[in-house]
Amino acid sequence: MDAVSLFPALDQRPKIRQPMQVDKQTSREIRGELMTRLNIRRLGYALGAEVTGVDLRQPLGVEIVAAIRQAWLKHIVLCFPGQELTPEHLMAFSERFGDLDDNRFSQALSHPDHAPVFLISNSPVNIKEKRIDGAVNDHWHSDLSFSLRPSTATILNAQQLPEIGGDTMFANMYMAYDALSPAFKEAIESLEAVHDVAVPKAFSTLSPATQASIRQKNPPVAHQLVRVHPETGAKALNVGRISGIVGMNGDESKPLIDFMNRHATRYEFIYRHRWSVNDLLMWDNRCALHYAIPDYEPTCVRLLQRCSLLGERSGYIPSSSSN
Ligand SMILES: O=C(O)CCC(=O)C(=O)O
Ligand SMILES: [Fe+2]
Repeated sequence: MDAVSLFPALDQRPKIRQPMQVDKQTSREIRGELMTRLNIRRLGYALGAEVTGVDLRQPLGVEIVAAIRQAWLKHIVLCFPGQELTPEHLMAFSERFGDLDDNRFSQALSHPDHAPVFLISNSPVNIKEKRIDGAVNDHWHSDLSFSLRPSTATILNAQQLPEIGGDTMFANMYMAYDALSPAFKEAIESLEAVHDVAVPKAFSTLSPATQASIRQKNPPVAHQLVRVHPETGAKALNVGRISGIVGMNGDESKPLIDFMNRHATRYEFIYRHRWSVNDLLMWDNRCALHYAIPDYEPTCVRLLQRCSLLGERSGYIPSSSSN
């Protein structure tokens, strides 16, 4: 059964944008091609689907790209298993879906030859003589939420994994919003939350100089707490790395933020992905949070390559007195 019919509130979502119009002949060909090439299987009740039958190293036609986009908007997290990709393949696939982030503000983790490719590793690795530090993202967040162009998609491809552990969890922010009471929805409708790169505990473990440099490049940014997804038109909670609510003092905002982050990540809104080498995951940051669980032998290497796509400009840098 389909998630949409099981979850009435989601039924009321406006229909997602349809793939581009094509003539009848081409349309028959596309249907035939898609039936044999794109197989989609749901992985979780809340979100997540596996897509097989497509080789992401090959150039993809506009119809396949449109079909992937439609599946991505519907299922929020897509897993394409068995994709052994070079950084060039990863970039070529990713840029079919939007503008690549060139990681200008965080080059330390970029591939030495390909700035838009980030290397996510639990411990330092050397790639072509560049040392890439380890980074563990064990906090609920949506990528680049602390920027003026928060990420639309993140595309992550597993290269080396611990034998056991190291899953990534995803939470559906449409469901989190829909499950709130009408009175609470009304109360938060026009609030703005301050997204802050310094919120995760790991930030405080960085050296003061590194903290200052990251802070200077990434000042806190205010965004709507309830965001309307620009492609589906549905409302989603925009929480995660939040340090305040514009116009509220800390005594007021902290309990609210704690409640919303707890609520947004209830078990029933979550899909937990158990990785296999060469999985490629593509998720929608506009309606999902994610969390990388560091439950594996510290001596094992967990290495993934990643591209992320820049979203439309949104939000603003609040003056420090406004929260
Ligand atoms: O390591 C992971 O599974 C996810 C890392 C992460 O937060 C990201 O790539 O945005
Ligand atoms: Fe992330």
